Amino acid sequence: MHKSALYTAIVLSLSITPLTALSDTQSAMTVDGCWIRSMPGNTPSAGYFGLHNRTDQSVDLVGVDTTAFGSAMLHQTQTDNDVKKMVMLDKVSVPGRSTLSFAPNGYHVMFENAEKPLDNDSTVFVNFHFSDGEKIVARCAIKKTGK
Ligand SMILES: [Cu+2]
Repeated sequence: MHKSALYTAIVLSLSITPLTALSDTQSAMTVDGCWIRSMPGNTPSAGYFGLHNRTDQSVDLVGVDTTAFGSAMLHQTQTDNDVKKMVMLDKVSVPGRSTLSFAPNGYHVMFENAEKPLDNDSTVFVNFHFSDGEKIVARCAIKKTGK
């Protein structure tokens, strides 16, 4: 590949990154595809995303916060004798060189007490805190479904 073409390819990939993760692209962790289910009134809303760990060591997601919601907790939906329940977690580990999906019926972030009603198709900024001290700011879309 010609040098300038390679340079263009790098610039293009960098310019796409800020849509999902605003942090340094060389960071250990990346957050992508973040969306939060839009709910009527002040009903708690679940947030979903993918976490990718570029390092060889396991890194934990230890907390999430945003000015858009009064609280944000790490949850996992578990099924116990056909009964679905949500369990609160202190942290979620992402093994080295792997991707972990937060998705419906599994890991999610429970957002509660919206500061103001959130319009469908709007976005909010969410801070993700990791055990290696890293903080990633991701833009999360408010949507009715993940599609
Ligand atoms: Cu939950």
